[in-house]
Parts: sequence; C-alpha cells; structure tokens
Amino acid sequence: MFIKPDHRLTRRLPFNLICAVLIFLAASQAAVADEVAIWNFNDSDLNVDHGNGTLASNINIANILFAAGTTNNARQGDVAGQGLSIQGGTGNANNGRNITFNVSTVGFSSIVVSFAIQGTSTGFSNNQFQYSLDGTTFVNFGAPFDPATAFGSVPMVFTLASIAGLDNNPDAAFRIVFDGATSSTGNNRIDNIVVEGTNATIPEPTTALLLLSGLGGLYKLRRKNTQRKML
Ligand SMILES: [Ca+2]
Ligand SMILES: [Ca+2]
Repeated sequence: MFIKPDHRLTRRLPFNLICAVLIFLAASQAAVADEVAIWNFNDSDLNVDHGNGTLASNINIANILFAAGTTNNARQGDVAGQGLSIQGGTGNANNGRNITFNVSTVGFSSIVVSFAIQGTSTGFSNNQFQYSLDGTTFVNFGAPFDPATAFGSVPMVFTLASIAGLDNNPDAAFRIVFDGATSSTGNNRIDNIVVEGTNATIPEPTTALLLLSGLGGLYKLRRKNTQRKML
C-alpha cells in the first residue's frame, strides 16, 4: 500500500513561512538598540556629531582643548581624529568642575552612557559620573574613577537601565565631575561619548491592524485556492 503525500501540509508551508517572517519583522521593529547622541570631537568642537544633544562645560575656556583621539568606543565608522582634552588650570581651578550633556531620551529606554578616557599623572584622578532626570539636580552613579594613562580599548560604561526615570525623558542629562588634578597642565582626554538606548517603537494600532488584515487576506486567498482545486 502506497502512502499518499499530504498535499495540505505542503500547501500550508509557504503560508506559515510568510506568517513567521511577518511576525519576526514586527518583533524586530518593536525593540531596536540605537545610538541617541555621539560626540567624537573630530571637528574640535563641543557640538554633537551624530544624533541630538548639547554638551556644555564650566571648565575655564582656556583649559578646554582638543588633542589626538582614539577609536576606543568609536561608532558608525568614526576615525580616532581628535578628542576633548581638559586641563587642571591655574591653581587647579577646574577641580570640581564638569562637562554636562543634555540628551532627550524620548522614544528610548534602558539608557547606556559610555566613553573613552585617559589621564596624565597630574590630571583629574577622582572623577564622578552623574545623571539627572530634570537637567538640574544631578545624582552620583557608580564609584569615582581614576582613568588609565592611555585610552586602551575598553571604554567606561554606565548602564542606567535600572533608572526608569531616564527612559523616554526629554530632560535627561549626564555629567562627569572632574577632581584631583595636581598641576595646571595635568589633563584628561575624553573621546567617543555615546548615549544609547532601546528604541521602544511599538507598532502603532493602524500598523498592527494592517498586519492582521494582511494575514487575514492571505488566509482567505489560500482557502479560495484550496476550494477552487476541490471543485
Ligand atoms: Ca575622536
Ligand atoms: Ca563636534
């Protein structure tokens, strides 16, 4: 006795495959990790280089310089180029001062901030990363850090996923407070500051309806074809 091939199964496969692909595409759109703002300092200024954000500093302007950067933590094919270099200043006046970057995280969650940093032996040795939910009040996050003397290949990474208030926040801000410099020309160099998060784009109801009606249409078409073959 011959075993009859199950034609219904073979006809069902392409339909199931299309469904699987559509569901996969919808799911991948729902959560995409993405960079919100990047400073690579290659153009020797404080303006953001990819995305949107502003970076300001209360360090004496004479002590905000630019010098050779690094590819450590570089994104989107950025070259090493230049990096931000800040000095202790006369009388180490810049101890306790900061760089602050305001970056709206609207549409993003699970925020992560990272950057490459190095310091000379008389540069800032006691630095503190902070975040703010309103752009005004800053909160310490993580322990104070003393940068290595060379950029190396491992960036400083601050994973802020546990700070729910930083998600989807137009007033989100981040700060590095520098301290511990012991000479006017002692300095720290920073490059490739990256603020990134999970793009929380959830398919809009209309998109979801279109997807469902598309699936419904495919199902009807398949049924019609099956019925026609049976006549
Ligand atoms: Ca750079
Ligand atoms: Ca720039």
